Amino acid sequence: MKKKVYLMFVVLLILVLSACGGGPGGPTTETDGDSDTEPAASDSGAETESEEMEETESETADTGPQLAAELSVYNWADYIDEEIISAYQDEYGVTIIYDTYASNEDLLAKLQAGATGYDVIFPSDYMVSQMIELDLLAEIDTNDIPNFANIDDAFKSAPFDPGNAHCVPYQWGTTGIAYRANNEYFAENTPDSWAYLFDPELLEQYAADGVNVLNDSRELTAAALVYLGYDGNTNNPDEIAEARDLILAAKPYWKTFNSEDYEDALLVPDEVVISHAWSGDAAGAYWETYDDTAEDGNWYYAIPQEGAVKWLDNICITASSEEYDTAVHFMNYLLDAEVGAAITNYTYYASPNEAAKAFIVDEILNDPSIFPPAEVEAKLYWLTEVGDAVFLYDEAWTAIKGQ
Ligand code: N2P
Repeated sequence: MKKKVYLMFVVLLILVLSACGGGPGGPTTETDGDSDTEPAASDSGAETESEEMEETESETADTGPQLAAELSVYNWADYIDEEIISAYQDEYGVTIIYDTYASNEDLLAKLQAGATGYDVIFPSDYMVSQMIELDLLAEIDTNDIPNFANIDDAFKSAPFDPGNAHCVPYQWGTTGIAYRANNEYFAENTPDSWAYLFDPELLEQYAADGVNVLNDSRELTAAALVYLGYDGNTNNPDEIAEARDLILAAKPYWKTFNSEDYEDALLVPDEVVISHAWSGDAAGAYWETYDDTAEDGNWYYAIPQEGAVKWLDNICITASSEEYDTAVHFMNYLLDAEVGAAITNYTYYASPNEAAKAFIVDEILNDPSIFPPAEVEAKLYWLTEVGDAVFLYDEAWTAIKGQ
């Protein structure tokens, strides 16, 4: 059911883009004023919109920035419908070299190892701060990204990047526990505590059916820390060591550390019964297993009572990029209302793009596991940069993955 609605949106998007010969924002955003800076009107018909965009395109076609032949984009695994990438390439003749990573730490390691090929990257909140300090991000001018006006003010100028001097928001979500609804044990016991991933006494009851945790150092350590009653961003060496030991004691019960393709490879095919999970992947598994007759999916999502991470991923340009004009052009495209909605309709993550909401399917907009209600929001916290304690987290992670 979900898939059909979603496909309709992709088809509509492709039709609109190919009909108007210029994507929203157009390649001319630097010089054009009014029409580009307005967030897309949510109530205008497709026809009117295409006409408007056509005009914009022809009026300013000669004055836009020269786009590069290639742009190298490095994103989280499974974080965009690749049709959107293809649509951009077809529309603007820019070849996108697309590659993916599993975690912020993998992205950082790649850049620190001297990789200079990447232009556009998608770090989370705390990693943006780390990267700014390490001079790994280029400064941007949001005036070069007219669709930045589409972003909800609540997501602008976050503490990790005041004034959006480096990045613009992409998607946001939470980190909780996905569990199989038709499992006898979970039908009786909602896994609303991190104990369900860390307490051997509980794990013994279902570990044989498969447990997955995210292959993500800060996420997994933060879950262990808050379960132990500590701050998920602690820089106290003893607390980090205690979290490491808790994880090492639970590790024999876990089947996999997977944050890249666990939705499709583990959740949907029932290879596990419970998983540390990001909200969109859990919602994706719900809709992938949705049964029209039962009017239900087989994967539910719980936010542990001890607290859970809320995160905001961002689109940024690497300091080493030589393609600023093309990079901001691509960022502007991703921030278009309809493109933003197509991203969320594919990933099931919440969108910080207010104008996109008019095009996001109702199942997603009304899903409290994606857009959490106030009582859930109250349990959420952000990961923040931990200063030199980052080395303690790295050491703990090496011990966790090494044993
Ligand atoms: C989706 C990646 C989610 C990013 N596969 C979590 N910050």
